[in-house]
Amino acid sequence: TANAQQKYQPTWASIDSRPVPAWFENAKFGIFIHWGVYSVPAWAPKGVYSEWYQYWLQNRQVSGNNNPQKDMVYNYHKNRFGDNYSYYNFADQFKAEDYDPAAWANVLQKSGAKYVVLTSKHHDGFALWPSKEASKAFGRPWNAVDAAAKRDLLGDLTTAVKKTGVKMGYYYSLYEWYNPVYKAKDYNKYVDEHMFPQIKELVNNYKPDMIWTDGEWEQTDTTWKARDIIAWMYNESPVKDSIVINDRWGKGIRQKHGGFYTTEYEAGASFNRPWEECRGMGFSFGYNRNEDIEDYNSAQALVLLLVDVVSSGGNLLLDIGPDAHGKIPPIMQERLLQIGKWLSVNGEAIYDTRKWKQAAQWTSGDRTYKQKGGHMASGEYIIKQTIDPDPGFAVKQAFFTTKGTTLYAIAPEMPEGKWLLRDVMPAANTTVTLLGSDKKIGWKKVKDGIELDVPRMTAKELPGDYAYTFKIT
Ligand code: FUL
Repeated sequence: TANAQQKYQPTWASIDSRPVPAWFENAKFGIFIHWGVYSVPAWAPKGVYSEWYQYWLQNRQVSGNNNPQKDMVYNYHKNRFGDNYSYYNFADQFKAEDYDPAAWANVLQKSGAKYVVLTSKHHDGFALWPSKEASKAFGRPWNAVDAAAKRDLLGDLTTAVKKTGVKMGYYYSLYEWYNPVYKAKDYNKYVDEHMFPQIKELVNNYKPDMIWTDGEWEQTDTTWKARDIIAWMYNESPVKDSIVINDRWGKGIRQKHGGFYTTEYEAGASFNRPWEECRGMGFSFGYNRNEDIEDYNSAQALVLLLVDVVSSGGNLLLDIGPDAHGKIPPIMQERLLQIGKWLSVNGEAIYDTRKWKQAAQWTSGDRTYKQKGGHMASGEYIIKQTIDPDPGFAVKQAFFTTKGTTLYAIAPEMPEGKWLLRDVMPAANTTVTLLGSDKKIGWKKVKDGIELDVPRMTAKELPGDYAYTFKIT
């Protein structure tokens, strides 16, 4: 009935009252994919997002603005492609000729991720699905079917990923840097004739599990008509009961309204609402061929990042940047498989868990995981891939997650001998096991908590790499 359709009003109070569908908070781990025309030059200075290539380039080409760091993109471009070579020409080389969506889906599933979020359209406006609006707006073939790839890249990945049981979502930038209607500040027309129809088309045709908007900061939620769009998704769309959305719906809305909250390279986050930290395996989201091996996080760093975020109640959306040929760079494939292998042993301490009364047990010791502002997500620890002896820093010795009456204590290094977990109060019938191992773990109740007795293990006896999970139940 018409009434039932109007379950949610286009107000934040009403929208915020809809619970984030449970699968999201249980999933814990997703893979972000930034792929588009920017994957052709695939270049940025270290510490800069490569998917912003057009912006840094045109910023200089058009406005003459020179920001020394961002200027490096312009200089690189000039040397490699020539001063007058337009970003739009890159669409001719975005061919994805080696694209094998089933192979992608396979490695994505093996990573242990429960959902994938693909850039349907980034700030450059190029659409990975056959969006007529995109080509019309830019007056050139500006979607993956009209342009050189000649293929519905988004649709084909969606089919392949859904077959594996992994959920599929789309990143969608509300903002487009150089859309002529947007540039002319005709926001009504832009939203009514371009943006909202594109979102409707994505949702109606591909029935995603998630819409992950971005670029919201440029306008208010009123200008974007964000509440109307969300109300449409929640009341009328074919995925009205299952769709998950984020919080990037207008200036000042992030971490306040919408679906789950998002953080991006944000240390120490924790909310009383489902939330998700996104970041790259290196720094850039789009593939950046300028990043070297030392710029990539080690498998251990990534596993600990996941554990760290989950222990604070969040999800990790870890980004990969495929190349313009349609290949996921092998370093990224390797990291995905390494994380997946760890999750195959330790996943029960991750999936479906909730944060415990405290996220971690801190100590100070001589082998430290450097902390900057709380999360391991930032700082040298991740970048350098090393465990530096540095007594000056506090460290997280154990990360906690919980499920029912079970507590999981995840240790970045295998403790040996007596190990006190403070504030953990065992019962007479408590059992302690080590996931992936049949070694007996002794325990006794002490004044401050539980003291585990961990037998010395040879390298061969360790249950895998990176971090070890004690299950206290
Ligand atoms: C940001 C964007 O500007 C970045 O390019 C990237 O897509 C990131 C996930 O969101 O706000």
